[in-house]
Order: sequence, then C-alpha cells, then structure tokens
Amino acid sequence: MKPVLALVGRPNVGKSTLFNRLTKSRDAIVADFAGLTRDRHYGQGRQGRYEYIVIDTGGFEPDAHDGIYKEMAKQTQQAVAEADVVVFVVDARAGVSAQDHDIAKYLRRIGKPCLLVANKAEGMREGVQISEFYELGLGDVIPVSAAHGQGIRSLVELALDPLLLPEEDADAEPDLSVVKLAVAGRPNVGKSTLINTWLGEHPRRHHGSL
Ligand SMILES: Nc1nc2c(ncn2[C@@H]2O[C@H](COP(=O)(O)OP(=O)(O)OP(=O)(O)O)[C@@H](O)[C@H]2O)c(=O)[nH]1
Ligand SMILES: [Mg+2]
Repeated sequence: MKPVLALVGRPNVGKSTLFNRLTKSRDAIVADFAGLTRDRHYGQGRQGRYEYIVIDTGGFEPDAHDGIYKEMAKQTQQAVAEADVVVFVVDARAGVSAQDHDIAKYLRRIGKPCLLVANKAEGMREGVQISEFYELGLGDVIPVSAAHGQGIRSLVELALDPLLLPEEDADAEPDLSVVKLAVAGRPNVGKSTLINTWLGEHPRRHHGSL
C-alpha cells in the first residue's frame, strides 16, 4: 500500500498547486481566488524512491456549521482520516491567520503525523519570515514554493521517511551526539534562570543577552 498524504489548509494557500507539483500533473485547478477546490481529489506521485498518493482538499474551516463550508470541512476530515501524514499548508507571505490556528488546533486534537509547510516561500529569508508559524505548536516549519518547485523533495522525505519500515534502519546506530540548544529572548525575561535550572546550577550570569 502506498502511503497517503493529505494536503490541508485554509483557502488560497496553494494546496492545489502543491498537489500538481507532487503528482507532476496539472490535474488540480489553480486560481487566484479562495474556495476553488471544494471536494477531495486523489492523485499518485513519485519523488526518487518515494511513491505515494496525494489528496487535495478545499479550504478548511474546522468549525464550519452550515452550508458549503460544512460540507467542505467533512471532505477534509475524510481526507485526514485516510491520510498517513497530513501536510498542513500555510501561506508564508500572508503569515499566521486565525483560521490557521483553528486548523492547527483540530490537527493537534486528531494527533495524526503532521508536517507544517509554509508555501510561497520563494525568495524569502527563511528564519525570519516563517518563524512565526512555530506558534501553531506543530513543530518545524518547512519552507517550500509549490509554484517554483522549491523544497518539494525534502517535504516528501520529511513526510515519508518516518513511515519507512524499521528494517531499513536496522543497521543505524542510535545518535547519541550532544544536542546544542540556544536560548534567545529579550533582556531580563529569565533566560539565564532557565539555563541554570536545566543545568541544576546556582544563579550566575551566562553569556550575553540577545
Ligand atoms: N508566489 C507564489 N504563489 C503561489 C505558490 N503556490 C501557489 N501560488 C498561487 O496561490 C494562488 C492559490 O493557489 P491554489 O493552488 O489554487 O490554492 P488552494 O489552496 O488550492 O486554494 P483553494 O482551492 O481555493 O483552497 C494561485 O494564484 C497560485 O498561483 C507559490 O509557491 N508561490
Ligand atoms: Mg485548491
């Protein structure tokens, strides 16, 4: 069975463009207005050794109560249920929106493996503009440009690597190397106290404030 990726996000973030990129097709219709995709749409894709099924969905409002938006939400929930990995697409240019927060809350509750992808990130200085998406509480943010085909390979790897059978990793030694952490924040917010607590040390100043 091929793994299934469901593309989920609010309207107009580029889900259908990403679908076309992942399936190397033009099967999904793309347009510069919200609400174009309204049902779910399946395609097959391949990147290197990875083969997968992708589901494109319409703009998602998890709390929609009536009308077309409720029907669209049901379609998306069905796609999420079928997915091995949910690819949550946000718009790197527009920044975090209230609707992104609603979707993040829904996805955290569902608890499926989820990859947070910031689309339209071409030509952006990664760390700066996409860092606000960390507030969605879904871990790392993967910058991509569906329109320009950037970051697609690593998206597929990050989504599907964890699903590979354990045998394939059997020879790998556990990585016991030291994890390096940096603590950053405004002056006087308690960075040093936090570090001292981690280290179990008495209060003393650590390196300079940022
Ligand atoms: N700059 C830029 N624009 C993009 C990118 N990907 C998609 N777009 C544009 O964003 C708009 C919306 O793209 P769609 O793929 O239709 O978005 P969608 O999320 O499927 O939209 P709905 O189906 O309405 O929910 C289109 O004008 C695309 O050309 C990208 O990587 N960079
Ligand atoms: Mg679409």
